[in-house]
Amino acid sequence: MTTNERKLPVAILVPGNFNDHAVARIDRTFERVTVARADPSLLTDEMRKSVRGIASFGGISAAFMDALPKLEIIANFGVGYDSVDARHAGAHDIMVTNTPDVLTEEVADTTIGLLINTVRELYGAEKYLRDGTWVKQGNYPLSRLTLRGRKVGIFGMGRIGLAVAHRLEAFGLSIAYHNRRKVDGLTYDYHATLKGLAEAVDTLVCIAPGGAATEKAINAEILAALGGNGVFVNIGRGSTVDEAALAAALADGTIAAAGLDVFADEPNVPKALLDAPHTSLLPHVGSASQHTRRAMADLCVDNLVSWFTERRPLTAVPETVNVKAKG
Ligand code: NAP
Ligand code: 8YV
Repeated sequence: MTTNERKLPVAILVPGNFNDHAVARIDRTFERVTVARADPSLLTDEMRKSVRGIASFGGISAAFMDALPKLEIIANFGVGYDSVDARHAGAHDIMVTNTPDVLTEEVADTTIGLLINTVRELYGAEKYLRDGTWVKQGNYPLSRLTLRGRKVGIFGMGRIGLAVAHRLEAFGLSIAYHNRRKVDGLTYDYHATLKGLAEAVDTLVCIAPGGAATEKAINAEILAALGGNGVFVNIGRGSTVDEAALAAALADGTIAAAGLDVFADEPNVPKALLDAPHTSLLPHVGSASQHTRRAMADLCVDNLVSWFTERRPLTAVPETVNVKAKG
């Protein structure tokens, strides 16, 4: 809670279910109004006249913004804001904020857990014990894969990518990366193309943002470049993967295994991926501890409080850094 927390006569719209701690803070500080989802057809005339802020898990379209003429700020709950049309917001003097940094270490921890689970089959091994198979058939088969000697490529060497790299360095693994721009002062091998990175490594970890620029970037060509000993881990966004190509690559041995925390159409996971061999699947839990979700909730609401008291955001997204509060 910030020292500025006091009741303000400002209507904040919260579409759908939202984090309990964030809701409690919004209720103490603002006038909360709700709709089932961020659909312009669900807005009442009163909402259209009064809403000045949105707190949301995402999914805010240009049409929804246009239906709220008093809208000043969208506080996105999450660092990834690919489902908010931030370019439209920036062009219409609407601030968009996200929740960077407070989740970085948690998501990096989850990435390492997912990678190890994928390579060393810990879920399968535990199931083997619980099913009673250990007693009936003896030891669990040796894992086909190992982390030892792996060359890891990070697609998206930003805040979380770097935290993952630091952990993997401690595991004695070699690291390379691909971003659009080389990171100043970073000594890991840089590859100017994703294909170049995939050719150089046997383990590809995607922690790049979703959106048009990365749509289906992980496709059949990239998976073929990763190769038969290849492991793919996705903790970024499902939209970044051609999921049909990934399922096919797992089924025919083009790559060896995959660990996925994110999917293109959550919570729906394509049957081809559910059926694919050597796959570890998680229901988007990268940041999902009570500790970290509370920190994200606080930063989400702190952005609203700062905007409506100090008239400035705490963590604006790049597309809206130049948006200024009026009055
Ligand atoms: P960040 O610090 O902004 O890092 C993103 C990195 O991706 C940057 O280094 C950026 O470098 C690179 N990048 C962006 N667009 C690219 C492109 N088109 N091609 C190649 N590289 C590109 O963000 P972060 O805090 O690390 O978060 C990264 C993403 O993780 C989020 O956007 C979100 O989608 C995902 N995430 C998932 C979970 C989960 O629960 N699974 C939790 C948190 C975050 P350049 O700008 O130089 O290209
Ligand atoms: C959350 C995330 O699961 O921050 C992100 O980009 O993907 C996750 O931390 C999500 O934002 C909650 O809606």
